[in-house]
Amino acid sequence: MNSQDYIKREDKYGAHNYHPLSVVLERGEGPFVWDVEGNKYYDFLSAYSAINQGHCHPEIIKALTNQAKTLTLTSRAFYNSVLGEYEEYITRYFGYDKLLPMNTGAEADETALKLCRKWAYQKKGIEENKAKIIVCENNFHGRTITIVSMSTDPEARKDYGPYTPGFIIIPYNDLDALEKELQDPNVAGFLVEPIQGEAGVYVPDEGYIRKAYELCKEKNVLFIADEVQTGIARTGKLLACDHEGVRPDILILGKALSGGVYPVSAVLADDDIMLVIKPGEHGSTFGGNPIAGKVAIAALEVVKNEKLAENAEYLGKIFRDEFRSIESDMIELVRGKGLLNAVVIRPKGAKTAWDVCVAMKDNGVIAKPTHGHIIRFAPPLVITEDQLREAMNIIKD
Ligand code: IF1
Repeated sequence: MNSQDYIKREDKYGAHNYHPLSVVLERGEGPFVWDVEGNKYYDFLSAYSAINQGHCHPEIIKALTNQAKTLTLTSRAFYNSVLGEYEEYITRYFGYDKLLPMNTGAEADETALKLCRKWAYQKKGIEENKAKIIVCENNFHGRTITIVSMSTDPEARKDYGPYTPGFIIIPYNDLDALEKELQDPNVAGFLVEPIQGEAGVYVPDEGYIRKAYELCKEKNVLFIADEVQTGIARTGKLLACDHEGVRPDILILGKALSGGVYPVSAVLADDDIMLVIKPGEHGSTFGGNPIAGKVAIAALEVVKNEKLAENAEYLGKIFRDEFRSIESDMIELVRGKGLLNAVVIRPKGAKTAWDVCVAMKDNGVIAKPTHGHIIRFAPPLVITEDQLREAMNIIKD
């Protein structure tokens, strides 16, 4: 079978909820992936920043396979020998009292919304069913009906109504808008991405996250950071909030929390927030399973031991400088932090960002456009400077 055969088979038997680039990947190692014809590529998407530790990192795979041979799932009806170890490890690692373990990013965002609302009724004293949560335009927090109820992207929400009420939408990177909405005593939380990934790697002004946090604290409103995409060293710090010294009241993690090896997400908070959820009030069949625990510990060890945040910080600067030096009227601007970057493409005749991605693929770099004219560049954080420069030369060509 060749790539077209694989593509035709998926088209026939699979739902059409994606339109992938025409490349069929078969193997991955570090920053590289190979397709079914044996062509080698630099992976500049990293599964939307889930593969920060590189494809099939041996330490994480070892943790996965060892636990998979021992005990995969007990459900939370019983204790298991791994969950407590993982809870202690991750709460110390990020500096919170407690972990609520889930599987996907969307589940972690939903968990954070439930925690925020329950805290509002039981601790802040907001009247039942009156709690409101502020979110930003062009947000992306997942694909459930409640999450798309907060979305401003017609593609993400059209024909999925009726929508969940209780959300206030404000412009991103706009402190006046936030301050205005915070006057409402029924506001319980502010859910925000420190950098908006899907929107096209929108980096807010210096100080936005810090000031937004302070405005929330003045009004006893929970500051909830969705670091599913920006966390785990991607932006050059362990968390994007670390760039501004902000400690979110509720921290949401996913994707690279497992190095892309297994669905693992997490909600971290201190006792006064986390303990409003009592036994039986929230849960998940796979949440906190032994494989997830061992894999997440191994993935976080790699981040620390291989200094991935420092590497992302250092190489990100090189990426943006190099890209800005490219003479091309198709490059409108380059923006990002660490190794989460995006290039805004100015169409040239009929050529668009998609054509650029196809041309890059034909030359050994795979990336994908978001919202038509923006290309996200997010290689695994294990990429070396030489490899980055080689990939940059391919992109320039
Ligand atoms: C798709 C991009 C989209 C996320 C943030 C929560 C989630 C995500 C900040 C939900 C997931 C993924 C989903 C995937 C494409 C990708 C993505 F932003 F990364 F590019 F869609 F916007 N918070 N982002 O970025 O996590 O439930 O997927 O584990 O849905 O096409 P999930």
